Amino acid sequence: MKKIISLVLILAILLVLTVEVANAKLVACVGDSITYGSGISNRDYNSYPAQMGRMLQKFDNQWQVQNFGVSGATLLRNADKPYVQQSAYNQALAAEPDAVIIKLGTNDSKPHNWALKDDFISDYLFLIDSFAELPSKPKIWICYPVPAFNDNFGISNAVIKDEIIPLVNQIAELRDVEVIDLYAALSGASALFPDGIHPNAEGAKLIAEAIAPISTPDFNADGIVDAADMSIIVDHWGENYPLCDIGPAPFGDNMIDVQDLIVLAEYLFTEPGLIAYWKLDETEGIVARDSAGANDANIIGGPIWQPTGGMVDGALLLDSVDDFAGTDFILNPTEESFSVFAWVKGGAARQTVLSQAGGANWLSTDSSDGNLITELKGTYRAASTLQSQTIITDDLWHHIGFVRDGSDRTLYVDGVPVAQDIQDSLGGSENGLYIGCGKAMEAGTYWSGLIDDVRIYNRVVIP
Ligand SMILES: [Ca+2]
Ligand SMILES: [Ca+2]
Ligand SMILES: [Ca+2]
Repeated sequence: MKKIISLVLILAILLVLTVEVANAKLVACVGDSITYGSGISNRDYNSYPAQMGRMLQKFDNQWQVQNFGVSGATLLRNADKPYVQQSAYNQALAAEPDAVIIKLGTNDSKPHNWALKDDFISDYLFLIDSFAELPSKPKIWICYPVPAFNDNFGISNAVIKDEIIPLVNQIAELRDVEVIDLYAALSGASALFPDGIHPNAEGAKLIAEAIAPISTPDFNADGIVDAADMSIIVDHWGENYPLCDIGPAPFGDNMIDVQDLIVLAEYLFTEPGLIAYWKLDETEGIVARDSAGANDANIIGGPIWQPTGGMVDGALLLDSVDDFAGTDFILNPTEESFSVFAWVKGGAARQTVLSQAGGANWLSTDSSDGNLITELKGTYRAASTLQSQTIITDDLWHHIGFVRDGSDRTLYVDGVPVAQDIQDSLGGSENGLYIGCGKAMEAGTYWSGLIDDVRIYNRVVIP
């Protein structure tokens, strides 16, 4: 078996090597008001496609999700508001998506629409085929409707459950597309559907999570996709193991097989979710290039490049007086998960490695001994700094980091967690970052020593 898997693996990699390097990839969400986000506060941020888009950013920055939902739309082509007669349908086709999520049927359950139920299969196949025939050859997933918790607007839960869902199964077989069971995924969530039909933001999040259960091809969360992640796939070969079900991209098919290896091979040696990365390997000039995103940092105050003096190639030597590097906005600390890491050498008590202008000091040292702390904290009155007892100013190289995981805060020094607690809703800011001085550029907060290899991820990474 192992031999077969290795053979398959090699084949998969060869296949992938013949594929062009991928550009931006689009998921088109086709649906009705539940997809559109009717009744959801801040729809652009909280509709299920918007929330899924943020989840997919952790898979790969290239994936984008677009909402093509139309309130009241039906799957049936002769019902009261056929999706295929809406401009959103033509826009979705024109967008040439790489993946399509179809979630229709709820409005078809209304009695005057369901009178046309004999057309449901043929009309559904028409919709699937119109996407499948696009030059972009998208992978298509079709969804069971979510439950109707009240038979509101004429929508019938009995029709959805007893008639539409079995038909969706037949359609999936006829076209060999994957089904996503949103009916079961949401069946316990009536409290998240204020009118019984439309989810609120939390309900939309459950829909997004049911469609996109995985978050990254870096299964062991060590920052990079490599052989260790591949061996996790091999260990679960032939199983339904959601953690590794990344193929077909991006939502999987409830089975771990060669398709997952193919997707993994596409990401081999990449670092998913790395949204900013300053290697600080420059030898001169006033720009520190961002290797992951588009946020080059401006070097201010005249720190000295150390092309051979870094932990990883070059580094930046700061003078504790007025040297720092400034960037545009990268990340708001209100995000559910993110990670920041840097290598440092030198420094002194009360100095800062990384801060957000006018926000918080993300990585700094305490005022007495030079222990690593973070001032990223909750907005409530008793919220406090997270304090480690690990001195990082002893003139040795240290790899320091802060990881936000849901409600947890963790500080790391040299791969070891040195402080951890629970802290809800960190204070937010949409300002840029300072590398090497405090949030208000106060005297005494400027770093005195070397900083190297500063990385920011939009997900949890365990060093
Ligand atoms: Ca990994
Ligand atoms: Ca799979
Ligand atoms: Ca470097």
